[in-house]
Amino acid sequence: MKGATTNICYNVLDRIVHEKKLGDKIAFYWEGNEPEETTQITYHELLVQVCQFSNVLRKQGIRKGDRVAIYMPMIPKLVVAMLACARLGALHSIVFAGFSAESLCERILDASCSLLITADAFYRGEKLVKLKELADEALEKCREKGFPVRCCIVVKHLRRTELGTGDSLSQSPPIKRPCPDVQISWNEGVDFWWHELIHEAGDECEPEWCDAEDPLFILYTSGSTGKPKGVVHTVGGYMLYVATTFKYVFDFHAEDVFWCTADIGWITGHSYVTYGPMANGATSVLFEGIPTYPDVSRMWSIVDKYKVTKFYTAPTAIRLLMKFGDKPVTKHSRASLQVLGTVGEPINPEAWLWYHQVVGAQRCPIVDTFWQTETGGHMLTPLPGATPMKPGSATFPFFGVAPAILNESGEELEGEAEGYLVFKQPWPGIMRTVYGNHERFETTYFKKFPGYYVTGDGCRRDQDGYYWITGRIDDMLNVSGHLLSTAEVESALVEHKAIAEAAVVSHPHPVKGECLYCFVTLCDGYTFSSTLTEELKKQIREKIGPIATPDYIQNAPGLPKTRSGKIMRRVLRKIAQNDHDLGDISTVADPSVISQLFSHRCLTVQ
Ligand code: 7RM
Repeated sequence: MKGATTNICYNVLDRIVHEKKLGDKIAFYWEGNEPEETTQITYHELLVQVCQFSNVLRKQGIRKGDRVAIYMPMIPKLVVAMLACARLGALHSIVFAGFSAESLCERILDASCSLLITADAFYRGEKLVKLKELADEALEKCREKGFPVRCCIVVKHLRRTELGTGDSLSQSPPIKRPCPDVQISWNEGVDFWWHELIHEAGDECEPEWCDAEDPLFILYTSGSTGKPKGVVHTVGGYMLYVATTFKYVFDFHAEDVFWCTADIGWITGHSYVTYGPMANGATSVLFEGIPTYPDVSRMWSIVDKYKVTKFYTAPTAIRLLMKFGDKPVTKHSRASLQVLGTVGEPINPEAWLWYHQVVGAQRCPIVDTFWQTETGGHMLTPLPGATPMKPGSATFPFFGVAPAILNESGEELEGEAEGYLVFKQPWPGIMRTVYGNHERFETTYFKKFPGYYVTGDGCRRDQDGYYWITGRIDDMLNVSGHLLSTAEVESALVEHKAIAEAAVVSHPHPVKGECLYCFVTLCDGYTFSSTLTEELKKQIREKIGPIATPDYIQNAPGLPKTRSGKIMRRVLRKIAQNDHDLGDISTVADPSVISQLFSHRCLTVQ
């Protein structure tokens, strides 16, 4: 209705507490990196914390439409921070805490965020991540580029036991592992401790009433040009879409304990850790750690500990755990499990069968959910118990979703077919724009086939009408369920003084699904060595983040190019795989580079 107003924070908290009377229901069981570190938070407690923190943000000058960057570990205060932004109608821009300082800086600048929320440090498995240090580096870079961020709010997380009992997290027993004295530098007038600001804040805060089409958040996703796109979702449509898909795709019931293992820094975490479950008043698990720490049965021990009923993870995690055999799974009961889900990349039938037979003991339907940052929520998915499954197929469209498969000329293909996956009509959760660049939104998704939303994925429809995603058909690759563009990795490589040109292709990997295989042409006067490849890997980690670390870097004195100078990645992919069946290479300007590259292939993982 035109002129009607709403607020998503109100809907996932105030409404659940006051109308649904679920204030005492647990919103999140928090499980820290160490199995002994646990706490829980009810809907009512969350509402109070969110109101307090909204008041803090308001006092710092945050108003409707402002952008707030969030760079935090998987802790309840991350949920508090994002919901406080939503309460004020400010856009949160969450940057995954595995991203580098440079990536954080780029995202802060792109959306001109006026405030950053971060934490001192945290552990992921054995690894200590000094988050404040990275945040400082990012803010320093922002200052150098003429954009000083005026306020940085820091959660004392790693050293939280110093805070005494006033903090809900400190109710958990002290951390067992020795807590290093992470030296934090402090910028007076810019840095503020979360716990100090919250101290003075009132615990009531009127939400900012929003139009359904007001922006809710920005989340960056890799773009094929190399520069990440700020995907913008809006309040009304996104709220409706994640609430509905959560309810039907996971067959939600009030007594469920839901566990989505994704980090909130990705869209899966936004939609199915925070907004979707909370809109339904669900109880969820919020997990800070990783599947292999302290051992490879961690996931199943958490499932038993909280009696998880619905479990949602990525194929890469399944493939990783599969390697260790059935025992770490079967030694735990898993009797509570009812529905299993996957997301992020195509799941190979072998991993699907292991998930179904071993993890789910053949009792639990698997929902293979295909969707994107851009779609807000599930697009192709089975409904558990209702849709007959086929291992590896995301099956059929969700309610109101109209997929089509097009050929290169843009014609819709009927029946059994393979081609471009597109959607013929909009759905409530569709992104509304690329932040600050509406033209890029139009060209990326709507230009190639006018009248359709183009996913960038290839897809096959079988004789029974089932959809099978075949993978990206643009210059994107999917490493452990995370999209990267070849262009962004290439530009990180050529920024190194020794590199004249770089070409990056996707290469199959048994656990990650795909990995990066890089060809680099050196500048005159440099030699290829393991020191150089280590430097290049470090550079990529610093520019993009650890997820973009290449598995292979090969010296390429020349690259196969067309006469017009386009690098032929199709040929490079074959070289990486030592596949001599190159197809048509008549357009290669200098065929001799191909045999040269075959003879210099990387034979080992670096
Ligand atoms: C939710 C998410 C989107 C890309 C997408 C696909 C791939 C995701 C599946 C899948 C096959 C699936 N957002 N993808 N889910 N491929 N089956 N069930 O992952 O923006 O980070 O990635 O991921 O290529 O276009 S995302």
